[in-house]
Amino acid sequence: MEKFTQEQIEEALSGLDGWSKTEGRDAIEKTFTFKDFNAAFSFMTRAALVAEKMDHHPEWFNVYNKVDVTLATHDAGGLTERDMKLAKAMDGFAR
Ligand code: H2B
Repeated sequence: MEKFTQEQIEEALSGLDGWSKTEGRDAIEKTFTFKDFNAAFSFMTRAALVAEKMDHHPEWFNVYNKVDVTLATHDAGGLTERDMKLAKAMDGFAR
């Protein structure tokens, strides 16, 4: 899996909703906010199943109704199409 160039990262971000480049690292991040813990954890469950199927796993941190997500492709040492695919799937689950 090819690691994105800076230009590709910019372009990919413009096609995503609410994701931003992580400071000092080739990764993207977004904070998802839900009604309550139940909604947040439902989102995490759906995301986890897709992540496992993709063999592409998020870095995330949950407190009650918030989930901070960071995506990067560790094997490639940067961002790849896989991160974009998982980001889009997560956006779909958060709707
Ligand atoms: N998840 C993410 N985000 N990046 C990876 O490079 C990655 C992964 N690699 N999940 C997978 C697992 C790899 O380590 C296993 C062995 O397939």
